[in-house]
Amino acid sequence: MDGTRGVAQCAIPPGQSMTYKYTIRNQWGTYWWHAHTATQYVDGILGPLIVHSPDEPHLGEYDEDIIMMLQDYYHTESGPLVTWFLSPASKGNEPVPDNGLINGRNSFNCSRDAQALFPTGNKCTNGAPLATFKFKTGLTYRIRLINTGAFADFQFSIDDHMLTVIEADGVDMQPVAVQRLPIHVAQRYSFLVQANQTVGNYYVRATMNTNCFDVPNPALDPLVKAVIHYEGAPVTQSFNSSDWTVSGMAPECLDLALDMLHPYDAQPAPTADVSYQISFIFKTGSNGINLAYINGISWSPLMTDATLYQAQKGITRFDTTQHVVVLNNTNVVEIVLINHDDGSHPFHLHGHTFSVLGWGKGKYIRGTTPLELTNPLRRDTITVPEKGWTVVRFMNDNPGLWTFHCHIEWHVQAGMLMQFESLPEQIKKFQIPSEITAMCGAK
Ligand SMILES: [Cu+2]
Repeated sequence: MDGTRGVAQCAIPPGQSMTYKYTIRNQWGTYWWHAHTATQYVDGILGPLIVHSPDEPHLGEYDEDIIMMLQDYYHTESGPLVTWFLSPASKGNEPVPDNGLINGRNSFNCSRDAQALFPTGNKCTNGAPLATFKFKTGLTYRIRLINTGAFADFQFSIDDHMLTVIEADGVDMQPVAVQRLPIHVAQRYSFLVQANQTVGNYYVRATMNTNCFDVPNPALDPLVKAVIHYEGAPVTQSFNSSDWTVSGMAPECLDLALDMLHPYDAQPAPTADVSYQISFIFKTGSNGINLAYINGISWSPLMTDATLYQAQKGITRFDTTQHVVVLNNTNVVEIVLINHDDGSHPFHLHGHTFSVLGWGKGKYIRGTTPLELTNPLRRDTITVPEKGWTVVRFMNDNPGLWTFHCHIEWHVQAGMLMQFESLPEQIKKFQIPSEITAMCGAK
């Protein structure tokens, strides 16, 4: 019940519903749920999903939980945007957001809409209030930051407050303090923040890395704000808290340096039984449409079937466009991602966390480029640098059809997705409720 259209199920038909049931095993942390059909999540079908456990190592270190969902925001619905993106008119440039939101809020100067890349007829309200989070002096907060956006990565900070990172994508980390944290689409971080400053109001800042966009959008103010309000501070719209002056360790369009994040539960990198090189690139066809190719294949979803259902029936050869790599009894899988594109891409693997052995710009040379093997970062979404590489390994221990894709939604629509079929013999034993497979024929 992974929810991926054309992979783990068919889309839920209009007016129907589906209840997802699954078992949590030895897993906790910060996740999010979202529609995995077309670009629906960009229009708002998403939310946080937090798994708590008494076994969490950092449980005693904070007093309260705060969720912050951070996203880029378009003043035009995603349907027309993706139609434009996949037409010659875009010249392969992604739609650039008009604004950004924290927990669904930001303040926008509506006059900027006049300069937007995409004219919008939507209603705009000037000077809407910012999201406000309450602090009590002396308490420690665990902030769970989730990038639920379509395209933009952000640099995140809170004025005068350090962020002690303790979790990345559901994996507990050894604490590391930063002033600023980069976060790409679909990534999650938890960090501890101490309410140890003078009682007052402080800005939360998330700045979009506009250098990662192909073209500018004059309507966009890349700085997204929210407010930390200490109990006892005056309630006011205008206050002066200042941004960190040192830019810190956050490079643009890239993740936090690998040597900063070490899993709390230390595990050496598993030895790979098999290694796949996965190269990706954008190419413009003779029709002028720019598509994404992974090892030469541009994915598009099955509309009335799911590769999981095919696998369950014992089918072993899938349609080429589905780009399924079959993993029989392989134990540990290594993927060497090679990015031929001049933009960075946050790759996400369903059904697993992977170990990140290394990433960098330029060429990866097997056996020569150094990799982290002692206690590599583990997470489920990693940014592959522009014209660069990333090496990950995962355990093939979860039967199913699992997508591996760039989480920039425009890139998924352009075909930047592939699938791993884990443990086919076990999939054949799956009992799939008929009311769920019945959705495939429904209109
Ligand atoms: Cu991408």
